[in-house]
Amino acid sequence: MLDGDGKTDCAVFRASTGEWLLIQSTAGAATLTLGQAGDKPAQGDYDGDGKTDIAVFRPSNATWYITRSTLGSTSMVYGASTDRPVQGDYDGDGLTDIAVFTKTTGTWGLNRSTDGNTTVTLGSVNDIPAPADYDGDGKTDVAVYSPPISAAAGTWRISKSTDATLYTPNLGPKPRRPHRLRLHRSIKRKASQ
Ligand SMILES: [Ca+2]
Ligand SMILES: [Ca+2]
Ligand SMILES: [Ca+2]
Repeated sequence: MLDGDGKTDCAVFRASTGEWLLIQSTAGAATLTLGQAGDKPAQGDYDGDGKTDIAVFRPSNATWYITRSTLGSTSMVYGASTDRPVQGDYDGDGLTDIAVFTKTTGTWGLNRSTDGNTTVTLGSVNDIPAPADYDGDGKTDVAVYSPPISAAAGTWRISKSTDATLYTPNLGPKPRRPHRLRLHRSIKRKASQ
């Protein structure tokens, strides 16, 4: 919601030039420039005005560059060059918090806007960080997805902010055949009945 009208807007970050191509539901198309080659997009609502702010994490100097919609531009060093940005509202105050995931140690560094700095350990080197508010309490939950290895299914691990318990939803075994083939056989069975 770049324009804050409650509707999600389309946005593309072109890493080679640092250009943000936006299509806003109220204001139409626009191009903004923030970032340079190698930067990682890290948008969020850092000033809590309901409008998404464009932002990047620059690995080369571990610096966050944020263009806030109300409070203007700011930058902050947080994390390390090999970290991934995992910003979210971890303390639930309406302001996006700067955060990084260090995959080699599974460590999450959370620079929370109200509750201060903290670290959480969840995940390992092959995991994909997937923060979101899974338990619906308004606070982003630390979560990782482990991609499937051989015949095993991929697994999710979600640390719920409501009670700090670990939620590991079972999504079932990895299918041996593509779903498309299974659907095709089922349709053929019905057709022959
Ligand atoms: Ca904002
Ligand atoms: Ca926050
Ligand atoms: Ca939550």
